[in-house]
Amino acid sequence: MPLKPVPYIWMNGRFVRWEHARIHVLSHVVHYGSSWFEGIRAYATRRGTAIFRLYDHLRRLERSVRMYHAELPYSVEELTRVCVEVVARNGLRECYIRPIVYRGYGDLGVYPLNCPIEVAVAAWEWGAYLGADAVRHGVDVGVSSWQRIASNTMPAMAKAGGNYMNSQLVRIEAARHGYAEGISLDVFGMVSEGSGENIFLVMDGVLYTPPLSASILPGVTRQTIMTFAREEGIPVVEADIPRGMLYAADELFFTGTAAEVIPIRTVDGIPVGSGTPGPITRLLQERFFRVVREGEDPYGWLTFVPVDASDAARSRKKKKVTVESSTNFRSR
Ligand code: PPE
Repeated sequence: MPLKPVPYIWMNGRFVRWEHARIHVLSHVVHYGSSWFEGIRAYATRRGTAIFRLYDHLRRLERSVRMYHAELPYSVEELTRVCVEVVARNGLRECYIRPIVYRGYGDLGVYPLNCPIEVAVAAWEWGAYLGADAVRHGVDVGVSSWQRIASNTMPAMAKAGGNYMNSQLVRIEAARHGYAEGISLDVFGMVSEGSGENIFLVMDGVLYTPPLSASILPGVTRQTIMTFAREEGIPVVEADIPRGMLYAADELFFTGTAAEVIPIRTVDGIPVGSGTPGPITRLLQERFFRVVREGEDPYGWLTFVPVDASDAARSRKKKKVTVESSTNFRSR
């Protein structure tokens, strides 16, 4: 999906024009994949534009950075305001928000701690991640020949740029085989996750998902779905899932910010259950969409954003933007 530019990207404490949000080719991140990021969605709910689980995403970002002996130069509270402002300033009613933290320009070589830590937050409109029909009809997937990174090679729990070299191989292989996505097994042969999604399966009314020890990213959507399932009285089990269970399952689905909640129709050519999305998948999808479409918010997961579509146009004319909160939290 080609990027659709919007007027502004926030970079190291200030808003810059989209086309000016550049880094030097000798930045550490370019050479060694030293970055950490988040993917967050803002939805045009019936109650207005709202960012879904912003706090949980930013907390995960903070933890990802920590795992690599680095420190986020802005607090979660500051970045919360930045994300809100990025959406508002660009007049985006519905979008994907990408905070990215990276080791910048200054020193080169594997030892990273002398490089500056830089932060940017961008947002753009991002449609269906796994195809337009995926939410309703499901996707065809295959088990990848690439295993998920082991937890003792690099922390799979961190949403780090470098981890996605592994994800890219999984995704390329899947595409070559005509699949929408690939499922990785961990180094012990147990089911791990998709290249950019967590995975769930239903067997005899029980909802199963791999545990953190299976090298998964602790997904915010995963946690959301587990919350809904418990509330619906569906038993939730986090346990090692042998590959065979993928083929025996009654229902199978992916969760992720970009993908949302996507039924899996076939695995390695074997239909999942009846071959059409099952009732528990449907129920959990519906619960998810009730929050992000209807704006139902029993858990305080929505951060509402005052978006005026004319803001973006006004910003272009360099007039004042009507968002509470300051722009420059820190000048560096
Ligand atoms: N596992 C991986 C490896 C992963 O990348 C994601 C999100 C998830 C699980 C689900 O996590 P969560 O979004 O918190 O529910 N993948 C992001 C990046 C996608 C991309 O192509 O870039 C996303 O969905 O935003």
